[in-house]
Amino acid sequence: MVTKNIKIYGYEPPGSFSLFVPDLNRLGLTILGTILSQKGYEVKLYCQRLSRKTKDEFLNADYILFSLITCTAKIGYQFADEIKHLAKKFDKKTPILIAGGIDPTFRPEEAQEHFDFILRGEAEESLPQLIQALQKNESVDNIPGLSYLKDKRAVHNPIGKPVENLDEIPFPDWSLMQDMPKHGVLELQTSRGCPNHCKFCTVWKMFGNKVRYYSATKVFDYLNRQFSAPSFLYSANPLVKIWQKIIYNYKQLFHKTPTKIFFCDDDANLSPSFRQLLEIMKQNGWKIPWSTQMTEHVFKDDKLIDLMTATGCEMVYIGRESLIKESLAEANKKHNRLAPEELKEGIKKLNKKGILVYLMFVVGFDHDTKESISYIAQFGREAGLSLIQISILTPLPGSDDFYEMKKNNRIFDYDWRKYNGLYAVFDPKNMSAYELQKEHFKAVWSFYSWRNRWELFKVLVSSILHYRFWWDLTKISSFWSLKVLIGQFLNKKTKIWLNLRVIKAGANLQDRFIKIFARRLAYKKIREWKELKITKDHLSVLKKRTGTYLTHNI
Ligand code: B12
Ligand code: SF4
Repeated sequence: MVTKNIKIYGYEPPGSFSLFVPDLNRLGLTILGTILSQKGYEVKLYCQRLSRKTKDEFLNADYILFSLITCTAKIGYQFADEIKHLAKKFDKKTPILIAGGIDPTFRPEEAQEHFDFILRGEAEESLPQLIQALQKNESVDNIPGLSYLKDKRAVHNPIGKPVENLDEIPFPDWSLMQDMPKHGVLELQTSRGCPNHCKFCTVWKMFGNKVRYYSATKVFDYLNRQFSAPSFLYSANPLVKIWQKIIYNYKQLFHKTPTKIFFCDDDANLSPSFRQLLEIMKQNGWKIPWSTQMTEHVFKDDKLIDLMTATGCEMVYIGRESLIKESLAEANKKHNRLAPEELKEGIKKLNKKGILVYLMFVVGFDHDTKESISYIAQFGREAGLSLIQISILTPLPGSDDFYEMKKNNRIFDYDWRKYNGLYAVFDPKNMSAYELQKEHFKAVWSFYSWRNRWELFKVLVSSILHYRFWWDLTKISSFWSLKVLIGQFLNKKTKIWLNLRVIKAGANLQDRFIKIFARRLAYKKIREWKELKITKDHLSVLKKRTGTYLTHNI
């Protein structure tokens, strides 16, 4: 089939607003774009707020792909409607609009009002099939996971089997992303799916309980390509080449090219392929800052901790959710149940190895009280955490919580923009929604505020006085000079090794000040969030609901 000159544009709307979220993407749209581009289609992807000019450019596309989660769905709908409007206005052919991702998967009906086709579930196989069928004017009746209108009637085809062996799926080609934020983080996955059944979560509903893997060698091969110096960029003139290398190293140091890895796995420590990858990294002398999500099992897994330290792990994200046993049981969270004191021990153990722990909590469970919410911030401080995420329990469409709360009439706000963990959208049990909102805010504020300036001052002074600060600084300058001076005489493996040393020393230096950076950022964001119109409107609605406690038993 001829695929040349068929233009496919993709859009993943940026986050609605989040206190804790870095500017990262999900992998899906870029993977799908990579598959389509390998098939010969002309692919361009976007993920930021779009300028007028770029929006107009989308009118040149034959197909537009929208990748949506719940809190970004509305931005996707608005843009799709705008495209239709613009096409009419300029008398152009409207591109075919296709949406997918976790939100349209569980709420295709609403999405159907804005897009021509919805593809539910994983779409590595179904999307190319759909585009091919449309190109050839063939029937789409058998495309797995397709939701569409047939004779004005909504049809929802059953979702197909997801790709079993992830090695068949390419890694994302980020160069397709036209407006990629310069955060220097390379994202990839070694596994998909989760064996657990947490009630607030949609991951196991979307990707299944059976975990699937990429093989470790394939992942390592990809990393090798990403972190080698891009020699093809360099001029043949040796003087120009040296200058170009200085610029490249500068960019690398300041995150203009990948300097860290984020593994988007849901429980990386449970993935044998991930462990194998770390072993391969270690054998090859790889030490690069990386982070991922893990379960609390990591605290007891000394072998894994050694591998993590050897390969440069800088942070693990752990979905602890609650410090109350009853709330964990209510959420069907069967793991991550260490007693608070044991948890503190575990955190200390990783901190000693230079690994930070980012604990993620959820508030608003039926067993939560005002005291239990404020205890989270206190616990965070006692455990010496630099970062903490506290989200308000949100009934995400597709999760067990969503169906249960909906059935029990507990959800009072279906403004999907607010489904980002920052707004109380349901009636909690032991307090009003307004109180939950307030207690959440208080907890976040008390953890991140500058109240403890003295403590931060101490962090700053002790960081600078610490010998490691000067040691890392020396390491950066010596490795860097080595790279610049003799870089071109080294083989590829040694070049990568030197690159990684510079990156790691730079990251260590940055980590010394992370407490200060993180607090400054969170403080700024919390203030911004308070000033948003959506927040002000939400608070005034909640105030009127004061006293609306959950009265019925569940
Ligand atoms: C990495 C990640 C992040 C990153 C970046 C996310 C981002 N830019 O949105 C960070 C840490 C920043 C983050 C933040 C948040 N996240 Co998050 N995150 C993830 C995580 C762990 C991995 C995402 C990923 O790459 N998945 C793997 C790829 C392959 O899957 P995918 O992108 O969904 O793509 C597949 C399909 O969806 C489909 N598809 C996707 N796009 C398209 C487009 C078309 C046209 C088609 C046909 C198909 C299709 O095909 C793809 C390939 O099979 C997921 C959990 C998970 N396992 O997915 C949660 C997840 C996406 N996050 C979630 C949430 C709630 C959040 C936050 C609100 C959390 C918070 N309290 O702050 C914020 C919101 C961010 C925002 N955009 O506003 C939820 C979303 C649920 C929902 N219904 O909305 C998830 C599913 C986790 C969960 N607990 O349920 N997150
Ligand atoms: S919250 Fe984490 S452990 Fe629980 S089902 Fe979701 S991905 Fe799995």
